[in-house]
Amino acid sequence: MKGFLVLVVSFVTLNLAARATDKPADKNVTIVSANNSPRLKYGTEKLTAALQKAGYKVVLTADGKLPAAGTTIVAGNYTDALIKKAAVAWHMKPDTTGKEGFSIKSNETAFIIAGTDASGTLYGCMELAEQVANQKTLPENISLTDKPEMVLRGACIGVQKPYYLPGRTVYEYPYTPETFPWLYDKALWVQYLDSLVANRLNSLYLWNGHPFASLVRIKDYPYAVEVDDATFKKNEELFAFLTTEADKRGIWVIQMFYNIIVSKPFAEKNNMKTQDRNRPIIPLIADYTRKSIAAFVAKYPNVGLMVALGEAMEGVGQDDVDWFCKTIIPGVQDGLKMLGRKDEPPIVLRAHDTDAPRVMKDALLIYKNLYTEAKFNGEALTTYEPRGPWAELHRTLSRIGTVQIENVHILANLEPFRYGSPDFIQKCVQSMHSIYEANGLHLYPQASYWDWPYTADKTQPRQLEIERDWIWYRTWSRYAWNCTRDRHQEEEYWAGSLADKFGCSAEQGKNIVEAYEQSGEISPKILRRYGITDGNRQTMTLGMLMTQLIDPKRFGLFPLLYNSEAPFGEMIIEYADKEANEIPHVGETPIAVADEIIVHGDKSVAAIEKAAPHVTANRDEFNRLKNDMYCYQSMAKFYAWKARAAVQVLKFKYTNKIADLEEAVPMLEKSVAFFKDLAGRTDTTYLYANSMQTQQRKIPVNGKNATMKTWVELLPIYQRELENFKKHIETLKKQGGGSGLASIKPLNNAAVEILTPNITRYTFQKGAQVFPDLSAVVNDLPAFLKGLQGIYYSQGRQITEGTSLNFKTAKPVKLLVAYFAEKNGAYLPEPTLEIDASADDYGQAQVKVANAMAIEGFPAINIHSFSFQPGTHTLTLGKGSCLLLGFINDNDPLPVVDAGLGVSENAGALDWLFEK
Ligand code: GTR
Repeated sequence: MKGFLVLVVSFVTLNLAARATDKPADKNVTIVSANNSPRLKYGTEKLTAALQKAGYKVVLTADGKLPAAGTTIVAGNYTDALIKKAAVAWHMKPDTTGKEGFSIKSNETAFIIAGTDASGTLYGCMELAEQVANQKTLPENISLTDKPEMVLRGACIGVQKPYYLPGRTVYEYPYTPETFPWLYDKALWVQYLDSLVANRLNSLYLWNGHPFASLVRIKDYPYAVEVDDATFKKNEELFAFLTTEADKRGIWVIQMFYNIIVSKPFAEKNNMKTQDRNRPIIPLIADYTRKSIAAFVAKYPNVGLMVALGEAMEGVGQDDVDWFCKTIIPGVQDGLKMLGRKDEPPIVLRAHDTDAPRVMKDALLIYKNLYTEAKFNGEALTTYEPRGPWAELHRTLSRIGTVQIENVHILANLEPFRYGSPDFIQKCVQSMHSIYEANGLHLYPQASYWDWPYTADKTQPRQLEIERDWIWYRTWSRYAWNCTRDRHQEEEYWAGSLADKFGCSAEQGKNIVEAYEQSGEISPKILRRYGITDGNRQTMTLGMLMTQLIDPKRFGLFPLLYNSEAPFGEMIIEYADKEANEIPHVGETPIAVADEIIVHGDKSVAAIEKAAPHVTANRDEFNRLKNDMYCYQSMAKFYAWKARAAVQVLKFKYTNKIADLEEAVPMLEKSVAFFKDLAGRTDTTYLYANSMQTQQRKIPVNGKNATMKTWVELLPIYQRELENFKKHIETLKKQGGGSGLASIKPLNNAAVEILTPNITRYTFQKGAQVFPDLSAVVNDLPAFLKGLQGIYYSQGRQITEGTSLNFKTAKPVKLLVAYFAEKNGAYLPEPTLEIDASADDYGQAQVKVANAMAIEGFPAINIHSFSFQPGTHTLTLGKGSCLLLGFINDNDPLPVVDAGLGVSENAGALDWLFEK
């Protein structure tokens, strides 16, 4: 059927060309609307504009009559009386199709556009308008039907910033013109919404932590509003405007929010934090949230809700079920009652940081119109062959029977370069259906999510993301509508689109497509074979340290990246191990990827250079695209040589031959040289690599306070790494070994007064018992940790209630907390930025000492540190056991090392070679 459709369309196209030249067409057209829906009005206006541009004189009416003379276009729903009348009068029966579908039929003088519903009619009008725009004339004898495959096709905008607002933390951004001038820019909204409908997208998500206090005033908590009166009014106007304009275009606006966040004035008045992952549900907050949601639903009945049951809610568990079923859904129901509505507006539940299947089970008992949403490839684009436990989760959600929406989330490995591989994206959408069994798309901006509406390009004025990344939106949307389009015809389609954009022939357009498709393989392959995480904790385009390649676990390796978001294959450490032990390799290997990305980089540059001399339109943008292809090429070579060097370095572990290390030196030198190229290419062209510029960014290095966000800033780090390596090879030659661990100075205890009653201390050393209620003792520890004053805390209490420590300090201090590195209900989970953006509020996210000690019967142990300013504090940790090793002065150096204890293999044994 689809193949047939394509044939019909091309047949019509051929005919048109003939008609355009052969005979002057009748240039008078009457468009008759069969109903007065705003969507139809929008659609007929677009059609009118296209016809006028093609030289037609157009009369637009809704008088219910079929004119006798000239060309007539009747547009409406199948069921409209006028459509039925036209069908009889003109002997043309519209074909029926599904939701949001349409049929277009014509004879010599008449056209019928009939939609299944208002959106279908709108899309029918848009389809005809596009054909007129492309062919500069009305098509002859058209007969086509079409409808979308995915039921929800949406884009999102973060009402968020690259930085935290003063006195606030992650996701807390009240809606104000000062923070978000673009939010109040109506012309920009119209441009954006027009681009969404042009792509047949039907949903728009606005993301924010706690939007309610910017949009509703609740009787019981009037003080919770966190914007001034004038802004509050502007926000009301904005939402009224946005929802009306969106609705005209068949777009449903959905407000996303995180839980449990309260407004700043609410928190201050009630003497609590705005968000706290370790806070249980308390009635006051539940009441406030329920009433906020009810007020929101009552005031903005056309805005949907999307719910993240996290990240400020305690882990995954009954709390989430309760919060969704006893606070959020009842809030929506209260709002509906206020409106006297009996229907259920849709609610989208995110699977992020919650056990969504479990929550859905209970929720469906009380509310039917639910959707689920989960991240397609985490916060990155890595593969169209997802598998493993993550794919299982998606299928489980799809099989609930509700619609599962695929979230192409923050593209942490694509920012900031241009990305638009039709081939890769088409395959991704196919896998959303075939592997995940999903039927919806929720698309993030390709780059600069946190910096909407701009891109990172250093241009004056700044580039709008929707304009620069048009191909990103168009590819995903086109395949969300229909993912089985024929590849060969797709190449023609994209070659044509790019030829139009850059004023060149379709032949040259093909070269540009080739550049996009070759470069489109590079970032996915790099991240899925060499990366630490799929999260925006890592900015891949800024490179990676050698220690991250040879000892990824030390940096909090996120296993889903390899077991689910990459084709079957090997990591660098596995590859090296197999080489040493002569075990055959399996699947995609890091060395094969190194070879492949070099070829992709070279091919993309060659293709773009072929097209370059023929470009006659949008030259500046073309040059930026061309520069991006060179950036991809340099980045690919940087990674390829570094991965090769890493494998070579790891050989030494097994051979102990210094010559093996020496062979890695020229490889690493090449890698640094390519990074220097990248720094040179981006210095004048990009403002930054990553749009989230807070301390949450950890890989390759910490990006706090908008630092370490350019390649020029990173270059010295990679140069130093190389120098260290050369220096340490010399040391090895002279001394024959030395891991540097022994040279670390012992840590000193800081004076802190513990206020929690009944707490006793112990000296941390070999043989020390670490829990008061368990006989486990320390079997091994590095010298520099010896003598710390540990804090006894009952393991039993930690498991059932969590840990809470109240203390007073006169100086800034760090508390060292040892985590058991294994997923197990008995252990406190390590801070995880992938699901908890507050996991670094005290600087605790990074592992400071990996494999820090050995305790019999326990897994590997990693030390993290929490920093505190002078004053009285209560540290609350979630449920599960951990060790409180004591306090040190905040300014005392705390090494970041892998001590290699308590694990069978010392993965970090070579890290020191690259560190000072
Ligand atoms: C976190 C990420 C945030 C946000 C969040 C989410 O891991 O750091 O930027 O994207 O996930 O999924 O809501």
